[in-house]
Amino acid sequence: MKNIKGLIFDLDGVLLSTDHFHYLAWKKLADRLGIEFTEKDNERLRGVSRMESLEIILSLDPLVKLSEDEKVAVATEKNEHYREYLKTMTPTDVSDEVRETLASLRKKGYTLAVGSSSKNTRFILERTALTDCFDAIADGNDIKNSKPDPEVFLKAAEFVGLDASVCAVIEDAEAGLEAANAAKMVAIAYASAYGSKLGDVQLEKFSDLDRLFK
Ligand code: B16
Ligand code: MG
Repeated sequence: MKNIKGLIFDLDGVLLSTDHFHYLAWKKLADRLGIEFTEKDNERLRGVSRMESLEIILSLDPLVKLSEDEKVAVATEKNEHYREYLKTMTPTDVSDEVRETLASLRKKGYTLAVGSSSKNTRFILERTALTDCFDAIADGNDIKNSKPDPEVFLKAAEFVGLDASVCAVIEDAEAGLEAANAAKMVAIAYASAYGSKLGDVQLEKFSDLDRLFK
């Protein structure tokens, strides 16, 4: 870990629990379409883009067939549900543990960035007063290929002017760990991804980052 200069954080499921809002919003849509969709199914959507998530949900019920235009319309519908949940967020939705750890890492001289597949990243960071905790933000609006493609993490490294070899990624998704591996960055498995074979390091508690990075 000694050579690491930059830490790239996934958003949903790492900095915040917006992953549950994703589930509730997809569930509303799936119910309307008559597709059975469980929290276990939702695990497959972690880190995956909005349109790819929709394809996974549609694959659960081959009887539901949508045209390309209908797919765009229902993905927009899901995003509207999701944004309604996001509007309820405030700075208190970020734990003290996360805020204190980020502040401490920054004080020690680490460069901090966000690397998220979400196109709602900036809205979420603003609502929760997290924007200023980071040196750069790379999100779903900056990329063509979503995780497991490494693009979003490579963008984040580029935005802060660091080589991939000195960056570590903190992720809660298998797709995100795969992306970190493909970017040749240190992959830190946290929360839902804790214990994953794709992780170079297992992170039990967010605050353990402070011990990992001296
Ligand atoms: P949006 P992350 C990802 O964010 C979520 O994990 C994933 O479930 C979601 O489909 C994706 O963002 C796109 O989100 O619909 O808001 O653009 O985990 O990469 O921070
Ligand atoms: Mg995530």
